[in-house]
Amino acid sequence: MEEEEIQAEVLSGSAAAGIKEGQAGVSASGGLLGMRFDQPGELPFAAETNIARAAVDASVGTSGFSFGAGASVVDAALELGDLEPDRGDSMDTSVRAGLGAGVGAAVRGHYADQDGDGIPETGLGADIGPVSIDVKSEALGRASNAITEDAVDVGAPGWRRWLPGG
Ligand SMILES: [Ca+2]
Ligand SMILES: [Ca+2]
Repeated sequence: MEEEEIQAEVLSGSAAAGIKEGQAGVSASGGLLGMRFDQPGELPFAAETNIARAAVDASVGTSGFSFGAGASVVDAALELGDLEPDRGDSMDTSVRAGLGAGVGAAVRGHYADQDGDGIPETGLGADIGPVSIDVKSEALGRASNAITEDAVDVGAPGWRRWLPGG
């Protein structure tokens, strides 16, 4: 995404059950009005707001998990950081924080390699009453990849002894 973008949805609704893209579960959501603004560039951010929204979700699969239910009269959220992971050196960290007038509780786990650089973006999110927060980053994936590579490096001399000329 290169240009700023505004999306708006009026009277939206969706419901799904089954297995799709490695995720199994059920979900349903509906809203009177939803808007989202995306600003790419040096300091990318996204802002979204919803009026009269309700959602229920239970899913688990290869890209994480999500369990929760909630309804709000009005809510708004701001997302900052590397909203679209890329193959550069950055940790691709993003934070989303929201506030709403409503009820609900949810927990989410993210696991994906959206940019395909071999480093998974992992994260956690939760909705607790009026507050919603999500954090996503390649930091954990980079750490675990480094540990795995170190283990291979440490193990390698041992293996090489058994090879011809080792
Ligand atoms: Ca990346
Ligand atoms: Ca990645």
